[in-house]
Amino acid sequence: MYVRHQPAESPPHAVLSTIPSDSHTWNLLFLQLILEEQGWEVTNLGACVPVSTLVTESAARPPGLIVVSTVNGHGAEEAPALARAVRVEPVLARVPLVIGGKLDTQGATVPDARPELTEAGFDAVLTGPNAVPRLLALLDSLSQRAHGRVHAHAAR
Ligand code: B12
Repeated sequence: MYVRHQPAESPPHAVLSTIPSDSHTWNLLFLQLILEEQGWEVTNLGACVPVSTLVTESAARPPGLIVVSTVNGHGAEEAPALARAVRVEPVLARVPLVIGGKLDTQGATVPDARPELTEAGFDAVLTGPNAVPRLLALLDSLSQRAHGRVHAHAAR
C-alpha cells in the first residue's frame, strides 16, 4: 500500500494527460488517485488529449508537474512531439514533465531504451514494475523542494 503524506497547506497542482491517440482512461484515474493521495490537486484532461489542449490548459495555469500516461502502445511514437510542444511554451519550459505506462507494443520497460523521449524534453520515463515507486519518489522530492522555497521566503 502507498503511504499517504500530509497535504501541503496550499496543494501543489499537477496536469494529467495522455497522448492524442490514446482512449484508455483507467490508467488516468489510477494516477489521479495516486497524485491526490500524495496531496496534489489534479487537472485530469481525460482521454485522447490534443497536444494543443494540453499546452493551452497547462499554460493558462502553469502546474508544478505534468504527468503523461499512455498504454495503447503509441507513446514512444507520439510523445516526443508532445514534449517539444510543451517545452517551446516559455511558461512550461521548466515544468517537470514525466511519462509512463506502456509506451510501445514490445513491452519495453527500460527507461534508457527511449532516449528520444528525454531528448524531446521529458524529465523522466517511468515504465515497468518500479514506475509507481519512482513517481512517488519524484513527488516527494518536488514537495520537499516546494517546502524549501516556502521556508526560504519565510526567512526573508
Ligand atoms: C480496459 C482496456 C481497454 C478498454 C479501455 C476502457 C477505458 N475506459 O479505459 C478499451 C476496450 C476501450 C480498450 C481499447 C483499446 N485497447 Co486496450 N486494454 C485494456 C486493458 C484490458 C486494461 C487496461 C486498464 O484499464 N488497466 C488498468 C489500469 C489502472 O492499469 P494500466 O492501464 O495498465 O496502467 C498501469 C501501468 O501501466 C502504470 N502506468 C500507466 N501510465 C502511467 C504513467 C506514469 C507516469 C506511471 C508512473 C505509471 C503509469 O500504472 C498503472 C497501474 O499499475 C489492457 C490490457 C491489460 N491487461 O493491461 C488493454 C491494452 C492496454 N489495450 C491495448 C490496445 C492495443 C487497445 C486498442 C488499440 C485495441 C484496438 N485495436 O482497438 C484500443 C485503444 C484505442 C485507442 N485509441 O487508444 C493493448 C496496448 C498494447 C501495448 N501497449 O502493447 C493492451 C495492453 C492489450 C494488449 N495486451 O494488447 N482497451
